[in-house]
Amino acid sequence: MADSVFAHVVRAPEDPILGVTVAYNKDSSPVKVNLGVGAYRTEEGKPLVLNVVRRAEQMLVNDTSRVKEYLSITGLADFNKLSAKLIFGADSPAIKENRVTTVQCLSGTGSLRVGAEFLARHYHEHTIYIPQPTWGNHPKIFTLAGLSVKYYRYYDPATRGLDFQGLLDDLTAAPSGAIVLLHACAHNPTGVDPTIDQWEKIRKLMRSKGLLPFFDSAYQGFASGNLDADAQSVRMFVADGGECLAAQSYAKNMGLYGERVGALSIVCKDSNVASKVESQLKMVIRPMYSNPPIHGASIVATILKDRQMYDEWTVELKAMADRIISMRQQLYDAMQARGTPGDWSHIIKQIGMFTFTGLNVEQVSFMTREYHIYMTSDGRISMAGLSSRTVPHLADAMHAAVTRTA
Ligand code: KET
Repeated sequence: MADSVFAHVVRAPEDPILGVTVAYNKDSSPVKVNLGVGAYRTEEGKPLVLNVVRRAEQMLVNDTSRVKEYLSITGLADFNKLSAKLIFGADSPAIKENRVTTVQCLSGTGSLRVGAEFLARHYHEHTIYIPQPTWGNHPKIFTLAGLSVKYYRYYDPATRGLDFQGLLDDLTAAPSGAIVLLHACAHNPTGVDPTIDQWEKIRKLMRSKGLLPFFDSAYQGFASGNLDADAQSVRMFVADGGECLAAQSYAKNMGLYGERVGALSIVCKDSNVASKVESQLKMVIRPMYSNPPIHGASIVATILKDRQMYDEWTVELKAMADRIISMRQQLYDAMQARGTPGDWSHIIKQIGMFTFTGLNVEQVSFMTREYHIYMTSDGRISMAGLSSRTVPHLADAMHAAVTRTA
């Protein structure tokens, strides 16, 4: 038999985030904890399907008038309208003026990819500035879509806060018209967001230079527990009448991870431009995956269009956000109790699903080896994967990593 025609294929490394789960699954230790991927777990360490989601699914199953026909290329129309309202606000003038086009995409990742492919084909500037650091998939998505990726300063390890001056300097130096990727809230991995005042300064600078904002909104509702508060950054940029893109994910805030449900919106100057943009988004989507899946979007639309179900969702969402916040406090208290050297107040100051611990690669690999704690090598831990039961074990591991590694 001749050698495989693929014999030359080099084994690729595991994904830096999803690969953590692969390693975790192989570990037979009873004390192992997976704090890698940003996925919500209950106090019992179990994945959570929201009650309101179960209820919506039941309604969909019971509705025998529902069929499995293809959706249109742009997805479920109700879902798109409701998603735009969710992020831009129910009374958004941009929506009323019909200058927003929204297409259903494969969760946040697919929305970013479709948006990026559209920009690579139809926007004059191909450079996108992304924060340093950012979600590890961002540079790959944008590069493969045909954009050229550059970084702007974002996080200052010394203060464990925002490098606001660095950010302003780098955006000032960017070529006019460049695209800028902004995390709408709950910045991943740092948990550091600009204040409203800082957002306003970023907005002014970007508009004065004609920089194009591309929002990644993967955590609406997860930062503060309030959907409107977490969309404020986006709404500030829409309120000034300028254009922008927004990629939404329902993975975290509705717990629909594997359903792959999200939306891309492009806010345009007028309705005529918006409808032409939409026609070109269809040209991006059709040869990529033809049209999106029906189930997840139907769940979201069912919940968003019913006042009572919407309210029920916000209560469940707030409970998830609150549990994460309480994990922050418990971990911080546990570090204090152990007298671990260093200032750990960033654990309670950071926002969203993750704590960017400041632990280095060696310390992380020590914790995995000795304590079976699984997390990304940049020192990020998913607070949503913690519980009161596992906090002491994590604090022991962090204490040992800090005091026993160089
Ligand atoms: N944007 C950001 C900032 C983000 O953290 C994620 C997922 C996504 C988009 C895409 O999520 P989607 O499931 O496509 O809607 N982040 C977590 C999961 C992952 O890496 O895929 C994470 O950082 O753990």
